Amino acid sequence: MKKKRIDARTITLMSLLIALMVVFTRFISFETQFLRISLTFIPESLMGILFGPFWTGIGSAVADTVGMMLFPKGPYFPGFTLNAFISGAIYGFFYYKKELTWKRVFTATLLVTVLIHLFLTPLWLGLMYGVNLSNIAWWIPRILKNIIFFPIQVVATYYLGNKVPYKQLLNKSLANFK
Ligand code: FOL
Repeated sequence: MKKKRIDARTITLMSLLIALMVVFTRFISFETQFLRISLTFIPESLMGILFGPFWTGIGSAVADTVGMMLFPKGPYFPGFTLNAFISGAIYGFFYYKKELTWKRVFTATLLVTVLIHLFLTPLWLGLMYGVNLSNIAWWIPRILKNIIFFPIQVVATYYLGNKVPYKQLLNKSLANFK
């Protein structure tokens, strides 16, 4: 098997997706001190499909760090960089060079939802802001957000992986360089 070379084209596409992640996280999102709702999973999943777990983990962590440096919202906390790396790696692991079936998209989304959104993020917010995590009232908006968001993310990712002719788009734009 030919090893994938990191060329200028890869770097350019990765940079574009990282920029989209920054925009989706910092600008086109709803955020309170304790809850953020964003569509960052779209460029992140696309990166997972195209570049695999390692590069998507790195790209997501870079997007978090650069995004916080350029447009800080609250104090920088490294736990969220770890979240970005893990979620990117999960999308890459499930989506790279694989057919995006309903089951596959459902499983990846469930894993990110439970591990990142319902376990690690509450842990980091608890450490950062001294939230009492045994307070059920604190969990209600987070749980509601995830129940509502889960099917939206599954359907959007399935569509992204199966209906968007990004391969043709890619080939076409690549052809322009020749
Ligand atoms: N530190 C770093 N490194 N990155 C950040 O983005 C960051 N953000 C805050 C503070 N320190 C940071 C601001 N506070 C969520 C809520 C508040 C918040 C950070 C994250 C949150 O609910 N995140 C969810 C959803 C993310 C999404 O949908 O994009 C999560 O599960 O990570």
